[in-house]
Order: sequence, then C-alpha cells, then structure tokens
Amino acid sequence: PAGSVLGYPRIGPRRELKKALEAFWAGRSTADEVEAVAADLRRRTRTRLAELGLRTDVPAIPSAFSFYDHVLDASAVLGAVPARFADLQDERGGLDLAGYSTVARGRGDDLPLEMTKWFDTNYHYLVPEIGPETTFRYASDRPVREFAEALADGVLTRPVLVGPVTFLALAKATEGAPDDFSPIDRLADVAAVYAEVLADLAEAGATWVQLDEPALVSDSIEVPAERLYAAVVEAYKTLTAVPNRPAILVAAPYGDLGAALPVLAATDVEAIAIDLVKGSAPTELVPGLETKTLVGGVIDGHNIWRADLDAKLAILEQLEFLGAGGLRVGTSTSLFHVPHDTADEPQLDETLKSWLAFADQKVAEVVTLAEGLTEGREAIHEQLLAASDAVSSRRTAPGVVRPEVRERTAALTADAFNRGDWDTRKESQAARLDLPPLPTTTIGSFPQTPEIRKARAAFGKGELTAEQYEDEMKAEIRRVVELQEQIGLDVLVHGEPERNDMVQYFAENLDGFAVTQNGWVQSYGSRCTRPSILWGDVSRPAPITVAWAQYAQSLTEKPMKGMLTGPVTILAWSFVRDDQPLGETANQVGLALRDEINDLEAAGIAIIQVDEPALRELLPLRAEDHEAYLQWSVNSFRLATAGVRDDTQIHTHLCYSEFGQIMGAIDGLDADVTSIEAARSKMEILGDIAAEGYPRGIGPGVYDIHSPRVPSESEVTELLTEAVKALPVDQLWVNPDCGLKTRRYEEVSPSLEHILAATRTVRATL
Ligand code: THG
Ligand code: ZN
Repeated sequence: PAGSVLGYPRIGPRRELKKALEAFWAGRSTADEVEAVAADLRRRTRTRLAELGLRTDVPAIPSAFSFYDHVLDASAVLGAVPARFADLQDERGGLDLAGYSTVARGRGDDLPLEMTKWFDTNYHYLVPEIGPETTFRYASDRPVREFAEALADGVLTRPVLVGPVTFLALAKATEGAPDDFSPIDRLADVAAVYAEVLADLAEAGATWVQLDEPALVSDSIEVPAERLYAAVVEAYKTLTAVPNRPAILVAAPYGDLGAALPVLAATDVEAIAIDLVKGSAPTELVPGLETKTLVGGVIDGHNIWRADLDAKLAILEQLEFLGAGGLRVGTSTSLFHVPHDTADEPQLDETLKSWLAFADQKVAEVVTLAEGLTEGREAIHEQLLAASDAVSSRRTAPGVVRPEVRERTAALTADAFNRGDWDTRKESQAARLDLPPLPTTTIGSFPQTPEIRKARAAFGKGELTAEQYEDEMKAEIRRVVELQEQIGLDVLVHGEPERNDMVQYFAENLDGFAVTQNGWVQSYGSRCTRPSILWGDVSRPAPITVAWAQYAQSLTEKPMKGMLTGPVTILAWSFVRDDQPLGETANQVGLALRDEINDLEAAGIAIIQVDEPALRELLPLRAEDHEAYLQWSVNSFRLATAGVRDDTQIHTHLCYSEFGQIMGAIDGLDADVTSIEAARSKMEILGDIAAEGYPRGIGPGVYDIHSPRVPSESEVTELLTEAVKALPVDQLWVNPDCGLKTRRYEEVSPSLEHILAATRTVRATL
C-alpha cells in the first residue's frame, strides 16, 4: 500500500515563503510576486515528495500549503472574518493576500485575530471569532485551485483542510455573543459550506480529501466531549451525504482518539488516520472500522529521532487484526513541526546526524515501512538493519548517559525544591528593592536590530573577533539601558542582544545539546525557530549570563533583572530525547539553571526572571495525564529557583491567556512575580486570578507585542484601570505582554512611553 504523510513543511527549505511575505508586508514586492514564490515552493515540494518515493498516481502527496496559518485559511474559505475586517472582503466574502495578512496582523485600532498554541506544539494558530451573526459562505476556492495546479503538473494530491468540528471547537465566541452561545452551535452552517467545498474538489478531480480533527484527541477543548461527539456525527453525516465527493480521510494527530474513535468509526467516512506515537492502537475490534482504511501514524511528525523501523513495523502488523478495509503507513502528525532535511546540516556531528530523521528522512521511512508491509521484511532488510544500528549507536554513545549528572539528580532531597514562606520573602524584597506602586518593567528582550543580526552573523563567519563582538553587544546594552532610564521604567533589562533565541542561546552554552544551521520550523506566520536538539545528559560547564548581567547592572542604579529561560521551556522548544522520562531531563536542566541563578545572586543581581512561556504548551492533551506532568514540570522550575535568598526576587513570564487552566501550576511555581499575556484578551484573565485568591505579584501584559500596533496612552490607561479594579494594587506590575525582540524601535519607544504615562495617570488615582 502507498505510504503517505499528513503534511509537510511549508515555509521552504531556505525560508523562501517567509522572505517573500515579509518583503510584501514591507511594501518591497507585490502580491503576484509572493504568489509566484508560493507556487514554486508547492511545485518543488511535490517534486521532492515524489523523488522520496510518495506516489503521484494515488493521492499520497498532501496539498497542505498555507501563506500564514491553516486555521486562518479555513476562516478564509468560510468567509468567516470578524466584522471589523468585513471591508476587506470581496463580494463573495473572499480576501486577497493583503486582506488575509491584515486579518492576521491587525491594522490601526483593529486588533488581529488572537493567536494561540496549536495543541501541544510550538506552532500558533489564529483563533476564529464566531458569533450567531457570522455569515458562512463558500468564499475562497484556494484549496481547489491548489489541487488543480498540482493535477496540471501531473500530481494527484490530497487536499488538507482543518475539519469543521475542530474549526469550531477552536473558535471563540464574538464579543457580542450571548453567554450561552458556543461557536459549535454553528456546525450545520459550517458543514454546509464544507459540503460545497467537497463537491467543488470532486469536480476538479480530487479523489480524496483530508480533514484534520485534532480537537478529538484533546480534553482542553471548551466543548464538552458529548457535544463534540454529537458534532462529529452531525458534520460527517452531512459531508458523507454529498452526492459527488472525494473520499474522506479524517486525521486525528497529536494524541489518542480514545472514546472518539468508535464515534468516528460509526460514521461513513472512508478513512481514519490515528497517531500511534502519542496515542495507541485499539486492542479490540471497533465496530465500523472494518469498512475503513486505517492510516497508522507510526512515524513521529513532532520529533527528529530516526525510527526503530522494526518496532514500527510490528505496531503496524498488530493493526492488521482490526480488519480495516486497508492499512496505510503514515506520520503521526503533519511534518511541519520538523525541519526539511538533515543533509542541510553539514556542521552537525556525523554520529548525532546518523540518529536523526528530519521531514525528508521521515518520508523515506514511511515509504520503507509501506514496502515492508506489502513485500515483507526481507524486502527492506537493509533499511531495518541501518535503523537498528542507529538506535544502538545512540544508546551507547559517550555523553548520552553521564554518571556525574545522574548522581546529582538522584541525590536531590525535598528541600532543594522549596523556598521560604511568601510573607517573609515579600517583606525582605520590598525592603531591598523599594519600588513604587505599579512597578513598570519589560519582559526581557529589546528589538533585534539588523545591526545586531549583522554583528552576530559576522562573528559566526569569523569576520569579527570575540572581543569586537562583545564590544558591539555591550554598546547595544548601553543604548537599551539609557533608553529605559529615559523612558522611566523601574526595573530594567539588558535587552538580550547577545541571544539569537531564548532557548538556542542556552542550548549553545550547555552540555548535552546540539544546534542546527538550517533547521527552521514555523512558529507563527512568517516567524520560525530552530529548535535545539537535546541528545545527552545536561550540565553547565561555565557561567552563561553572569558577566552580561553584571555589566548591565554597572550602568544603572535601578535594579537590573537577570534573565534566564526555564527548564520546561528549554525542553518544550527543543527536540528532546525520547529514551528517558522528561522529568529526569527536566531536573538535569533545572540543576544547570540553579547553578546559574546562584551565581547571578552572588554577583549582586536582586531580581532574576526565569521565563516559562511554554509551561502550558506541554500540558498533556488528556486530563488524566495532567497531574504527572504538572508535578515534574513545576518541580524542575522550583529546583532551578529555590536556591536563592528571601530577598532575591524571582520573576517568571508565561505567554498566552489560558492562565485559568493552569492556575494551580502557576501557584506551584512559587515565583514572586509572574507576567502574563492579557492585552489581546482585554484583562479577562485577572478575574480568574482574583477568584483564586492568588497572593503573589502579577504583571498582566498591557501592550500586545505580537502586532505592529502602538497602543495609545488612553488604551493602556483603560487596561490598567481594569487591572486595578480586579486585583489589589500591591500585587500588580505593569509590562508588555511578551518580549520586544520582534518589534522595531519605532513601535517600542512610543509604546513604552504610553505605558509609563498611563501608569503615572493610574498611580495618581490610587
Ligand atoms: N523561541 C522559541 N520558541 C518560541 C519563541 C521563542 N515559541 C513561542 C514564541 N517564542 C514564538 N514566537 C516567536 C517570535 C519570534 C520569532 C520566532 C518565534 C522570530 N524568529 C526569527 C524569524 O523568524 O525571523 C528567527 C530567529 C532569528 O533570526 O534568530 O523572530 O522566542 N524557540
Ligand atoms: Zn511571552
């Protein structure tokens, strides 16, 4: 049987799409030029996938391109954009590339769609806003045009769309919607448009369509399970009843379908793709499944280790008893969470590289397994051998298990995880820091200017000496400190010019990690990261940030925050080893950071921020797994931070607004001050915090840094007025909702000035 993949990286091996989009947004190119780059990218992707062995005569190659985000694409197909952007729609409800970009990025006072994490990944989608008044209509035939483009090129692809149930399950209600309204109430209208899309695809020649329904593997969806299942029944009844339609593959990546599998199996869809990396295979017959094709997602779409092909084949063979109408080999998720090709990493250690599979290597693994499944093990004998060699090489390589690291984590006792009581800490910190009410600060990073990037690139190429590079960074730190002094912030930061990325920087300075040159993975829109590879036992060979923090503190009388990335976030934004429990890896990283924090304290730094923006991201999708996760994740943060004195103030920063969902964990971190995202959600979350009686400091973000908009002084005053109403003043801090790295000084300087002016206004009312 033909193997397939659920999706493939779409930003381009050299980030071609990113560059094209950013040039367009900057007014340096036209929409037609971006379209040409995108079409070329899609064509090259098809060619590459065919070269790697995916068939072109059956729909094995997905058509899963996106200019910005696949959930936004579904909104665009449905013509469902918020009223504030209605003027951007054409008479059919469609958006051109400029309009589509505006919905994603905002304009003037029109806030963009809210951005939030896509399941347990580092990818962000744009949250649809749906109300009783939203009109749905078949507004964009882009998926059909992209299918036709491939077909004209000789490739029969399988168009991929976010499924109707997941689309609505991930949406939020519009502001004016009644309290009892839920976007899923609109299912019939949404399914009706999907039915039109399916008919149109069939007309264009599509034989299969893939509808992604990851909402079915998660308990963190607002819609209760019973409602969700009823929606599945209703939606797929409508879609399977379309007279002339492609066969439907429902894909359920990122976890276990659990009770949703029998629900799906009872519908008339033709195929189901299950995640056999995060989820497991059913052990009993599932009624209905015998009529369906089953796509066994055995190749991990979300991590980069080469698979033990023999073990994967065994899992697939076990599935055969389910008697499904056919078994296909697939990936657990789309491959857009991993980089393109290990061949793009000439500088990576060859042994390490032999353990890795990026997207292209994974496609080859799928093709091999598909061959093994039909032709038998002998047919893929060599590949099986090579895969098992890689697995055993990894098991025994130096650095993977280091006794001195193991002994340290094994010897930990309870007091390594606990600080003194909060009241005492509060008093001694207040005495040491002497801050005004509503202290102002920023999250840590300042804009990464082209000059900084240029200097780093030159240093990387050996065109700058270490000393020259350090001097440039110091000059930048001096400018950033002066700017903050001039604007009047209370707690300063050094701006992090020396860091390329808040995780990669630490990975480069800790043992047990490797970093890539070209391993870009889309994070949101045109933004990408290069996740580090955590392959061995972790330790800190030498202090990392201490000299920079000391230098920055020497430039000001105000407190200078020491800035670190927390253990959970370092794990979440790296590709982590899969050969031991995450909790052990987290404690190793926690101890390395503890050494760094203790050194910062000894160097006179009074406030140390340990960011955990990814704490929510790694939360397991199934509720039954939450407790175990929260235990090890919270503990690793406490391990990192609990070695400091009472008068050293520990801050943390979390991104995104699902604060309510992990309130207990945030309390468990025991940080003295926590800054959170709140600007896009208008301080909604402070109510939850007040209701819980949370006692420590909170800095709700008053400036949405994910958009180029400059918030006005009155807008910030309004947000702060809300905040002061919701929470006791002595708990509140004032800050942007995230780091300023991606913004430009033209936006940052006025925004911070407006924040300070608003703070003064609100302070005067206290
Ligand atoms: N680092 C990592 N993961 C992250 C973030 C991060 N995930 C969540 C959040 N932050 C995502 N946000 C961003 C913000 C900016 C960028 C990427 C993710 C970014 N990337 C540069 C780009 O695409 O142009 C590339 C980085 C560089 O040039 O050094 O700006 O902060 N790991
Ligand atoms: Zn943030």
